Amino acid sequence: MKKRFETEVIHNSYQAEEHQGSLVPPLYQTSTFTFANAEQGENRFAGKEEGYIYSRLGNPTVKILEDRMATLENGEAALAFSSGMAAVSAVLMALTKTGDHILCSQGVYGCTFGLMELLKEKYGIEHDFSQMDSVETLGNVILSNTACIYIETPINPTMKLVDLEMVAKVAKQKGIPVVVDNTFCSPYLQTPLTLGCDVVIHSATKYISGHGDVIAGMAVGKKDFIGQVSKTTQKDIGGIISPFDAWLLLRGIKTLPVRMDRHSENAKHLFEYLKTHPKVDYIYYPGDPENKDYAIMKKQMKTPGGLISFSIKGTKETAQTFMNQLQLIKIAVSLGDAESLIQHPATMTHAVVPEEERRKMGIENTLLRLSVGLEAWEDIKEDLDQAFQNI
Ligand code: LCS
Repeated sequence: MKKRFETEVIHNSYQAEEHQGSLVPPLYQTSTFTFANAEQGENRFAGKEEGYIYSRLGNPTVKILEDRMATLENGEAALAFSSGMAAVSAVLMALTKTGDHILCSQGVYGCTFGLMELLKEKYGIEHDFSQMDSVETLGNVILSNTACIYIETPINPTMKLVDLEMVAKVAKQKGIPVVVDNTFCSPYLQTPLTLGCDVVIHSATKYISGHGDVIAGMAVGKKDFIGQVSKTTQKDIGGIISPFDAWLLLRGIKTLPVRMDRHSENAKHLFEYLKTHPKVDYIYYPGDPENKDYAIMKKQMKTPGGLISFSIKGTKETAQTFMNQLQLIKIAVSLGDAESLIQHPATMTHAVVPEEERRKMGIENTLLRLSVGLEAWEDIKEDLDQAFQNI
């Protein structure tokens, strides 16, 4: 029987009795698996006999992670990848072909934007960005060749939200699969599959790992679809995770709920501090009751999460000077780590997006994105405070 989330992150899909009583899942650090005889090898390749063959096709440590993530996201099956981008590209390539169209949320991570451009230029797969803020809007932007809807919510780095239940309902009527990048929430804060969406993607590099020492990705969905990705765009393009990275993720994921609660709690305090700061122009934070997406946050997220984007009054140089004054908060891309990290989207994560597109997405040159870490929030606040005093 399925247990509560906090229990499943620790115990799901692992039986110590099957592994010499080892409390922690063993690391199967092996590239290949030996067959007892030639016939066994033939039968495994032919799918007539269950069993491992070669770690690009499956690995026991990786399988524990995949099964656990499938349960946490309320999906039937999952696959682990070498990066979030490997997961995004494998899923999109499995769902589309030349002549198709992808409908995207009004903003995506910079490299996902880059992938959309590549798919257009090399393979003739078009895309559009849309607000997706009502059934009417969706009715106008879904085209006859729309093969999938691709959503980030919260959107990196503007923290805009998309009502997943609403989009899933419209998409279902038209038979279009909805893919959701759930990186900013993790399954602890939001489970898109339970809201009617079809595939969930993660940059597991972020909150799933939580410790800033792994680059990895995940895709979760129906057994048939995940099986198809496993046999095609994962197997043949080859963006598989290493067993050691899967093992590190199994270690990190155990504390996911504890970490997410702390990230969210810290972020709430820092939002309160930033919202009245005279040198802050505006803030993008889904927990802001004045944010237009606040009702969506209440509806589909457990808490507003650990990310805050804010615009500094002044210019790009003011924002950069502010970053350079910080001492505790590190200047780095990535997010979801124990360490608080700050980055400048216009010149970092979203530098590949042309300025005009960035403006449409809401990424001004004065915008900073803070990934609130697990330190004492008072210390993070004091660091922000001294940096503000020096600009
Ligand atoms: N999806 C989202 C929403 C992301 O934020 C990222 C990476 C990816 C996918 C790709 O995952 P990766 O291949 O890096 O594991 N986002 C980054 C960011 O905001 N700063 O550095 C990387």
